[in-house]
Amino acid sequence: APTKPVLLTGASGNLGRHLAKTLGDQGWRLRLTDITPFPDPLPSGASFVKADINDGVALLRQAEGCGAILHFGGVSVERPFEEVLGPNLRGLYHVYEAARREGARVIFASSNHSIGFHERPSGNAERLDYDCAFRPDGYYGLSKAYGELMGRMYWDKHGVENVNLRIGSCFPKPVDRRMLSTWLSYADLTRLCERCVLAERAGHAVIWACSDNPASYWGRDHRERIGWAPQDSAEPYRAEVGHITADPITERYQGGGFPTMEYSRAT
Ligand code: 15L
Repeated sequence: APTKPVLLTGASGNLGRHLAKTLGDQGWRLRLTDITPFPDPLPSGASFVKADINDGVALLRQAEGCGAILHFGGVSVERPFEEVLGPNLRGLYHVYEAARREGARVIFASSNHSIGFHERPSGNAERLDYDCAFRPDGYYGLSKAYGELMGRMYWDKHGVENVNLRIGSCFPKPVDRRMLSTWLSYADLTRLCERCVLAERAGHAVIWACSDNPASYWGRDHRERIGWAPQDSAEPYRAEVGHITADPITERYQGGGFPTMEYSRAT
């Protein structure tokens, strides 16, 4: 386990709850926080504080003495700009200011939606690398691109280390054809977060957070730097979900249903 406590924002969300349980079971000293109450039994060694990440002072207090912040809080789906602004932009700033004061590393739950308007590749040769252009597929994806750039800036200016996880689709199992490419198993997520916190050195890192899917859209990233490799694969689900597809716009872009929302381009 890490020598210092780890702060987990968004602890009451789907991924937060899973991380709280699995990292808590391994004896990590976790400080959990969320705007909604923590719905599960508190893991031993964990504490929970109900707070809004719009509240910078509360966040500074929670981060005191922490060596890392797993930032899984904020809006997690496409919403109107005004709803994204507070949690995802201002909240993120508070996370980075707390990390700067503590000398803590930030692990940021970014998303494939920061690049969701890239078209799906037709062959493996065209896989996207970590340094591809941002092509956010909505205000949510835009907030994730901003978060990654904030990490870039805090590393360059203040030496605050950060790992940006471009999470694909982290669910118990894939439910459609797209997820044969984008699925991240819960077990791979836990192992990834472990490495992000425990790795000697992170700098500013960007990682495609999906399982070892043969149909992945994504290629090179900084996984070697932190010593992570996914162990699960979506491929065994092909027979079950490979035929489940949607409209042509949804199927065209990597972001799936997100690019399609409010889409009003003529061609
Ligand atoms: C995300 O960023 C969302 O948080 C999640 O609910 C899924 O929609 C996922 O992306 C995805 O693209 O499948």
